[in-house]
Amino acid sequence: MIHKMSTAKPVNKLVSSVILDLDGTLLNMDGVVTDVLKSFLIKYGKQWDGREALKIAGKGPLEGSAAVIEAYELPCSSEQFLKEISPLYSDSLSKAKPLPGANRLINHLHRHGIKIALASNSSRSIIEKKLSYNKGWKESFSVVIGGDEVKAVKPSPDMFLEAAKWLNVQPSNCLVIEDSIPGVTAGKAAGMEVVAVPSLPKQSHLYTVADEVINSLFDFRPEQWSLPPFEDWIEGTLPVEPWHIGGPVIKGFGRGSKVLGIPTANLSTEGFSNLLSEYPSGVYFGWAGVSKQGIYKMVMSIGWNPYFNNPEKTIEPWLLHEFEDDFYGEELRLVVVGYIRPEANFPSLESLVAKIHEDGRIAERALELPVYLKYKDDPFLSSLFETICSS
Ligand code: ADP
Ligand code: RBF
Ligand code: MG
Repeated sequence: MIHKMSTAKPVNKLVSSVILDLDGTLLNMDGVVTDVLKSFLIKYGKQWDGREALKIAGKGPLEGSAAVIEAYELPCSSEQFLKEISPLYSDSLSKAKPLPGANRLINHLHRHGIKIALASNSSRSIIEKKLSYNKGWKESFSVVIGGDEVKAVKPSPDMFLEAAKWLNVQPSNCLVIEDSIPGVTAGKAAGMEVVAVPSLPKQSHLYTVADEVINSLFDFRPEQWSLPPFEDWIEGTLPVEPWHIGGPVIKGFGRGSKVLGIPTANLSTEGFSNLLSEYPSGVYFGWAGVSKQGIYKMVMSIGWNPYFNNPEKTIEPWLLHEFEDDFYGEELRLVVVGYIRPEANFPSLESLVAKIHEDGRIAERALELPVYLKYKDDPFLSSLFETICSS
């Protein structure tokens, strides 16, 4: 039994306005918060181990600080901590990049005249600063509400109710998109529809109160909320801003993928773990170049492969071509051009394998489309084969 993707789901609710969260929903704050915490904790002779990330997510600045102080037994008050960390944080905000799909979502809603509000626990001034680094964002929001502009921050519903008032819509006609549990709680408490996009991996089971949990903004389907559908999906694929990745092929986890009939090349995750963390897990496709071999169509998974429960986010391209031999150690370069689906768990190995083959067929067909075909000539790939010649 294969999980059917969202083909003909009924419309959930009549939504007329959307309220977006900022950190973790539109902006990738990973590098930012942790870099600041790292450099700060060193001052106290402590080392950031990342475990508190769970506790900071979606909290107000004051509570977030309290969680860090407690966890690392820092000899200071929340207020003191905040005062010291604020300038560091403020300076690093320019490093916060939009999450994949964020610009697309904002532009889409704005272009279709859907009113959007922004509700963030951050202070108004911090929000303004974050918005200023992202072209077109500020102008797209009808309302912006900061944590210092309401009595209580999320998980209180105050912000969302305030946003609805400004938008002049009933809370039940608002859709909240949120990454954190306090944010989801706040949205439901406000009587709104809530789509959760957990920014921490493997946490979706904690978001049971949300009306829907999606893996990334790529998987948001506006039509399920009676909003205008995205128009950029083409033959079951979503074009993405092309990106490059490459390195030697290494032996993987020895799960016998060849035995299953799907040889996949494991790329070392060393050296580009940062890049990998920027992309939502899921199935992507594009073009692959292998040194001494050629350029081929490719479909791949990025993620933890829930069926095998990998401890690490991995990248596993399947080159859609029959090779005579292995190419361990060869340089493999990928130009990723499109997205197909989120990674999923499967009730049986056969159903997983069948799904991967379906992905392969989708990629195979899509790569003939001009939007994708043109990247076969990407210099990143052709430079693998260039021989030095004198003219
Ligand atoms: P694992 O232990 O990771 O399951 P495999 O037995 O699946 O390893 O071997 C994967 C290797 O197969 C890759 O390193 C690559 O050299 C080779 N390979 C052969 N054909 C393909 C293909 N079509 N796509 C990707 N890799 C392939
Ligand atoms: N593993 C999963 O657990 N869930 C998935 O949805 C999934 N999708 C994949 C899609 C593609 C195109 C490829 C190449 C692999 C995928 N995998 C997935 C990883 C798969 O479990 C792994 O490659 C096995 O080694 C396949 O035999
Ligand atoms: Mg493998």
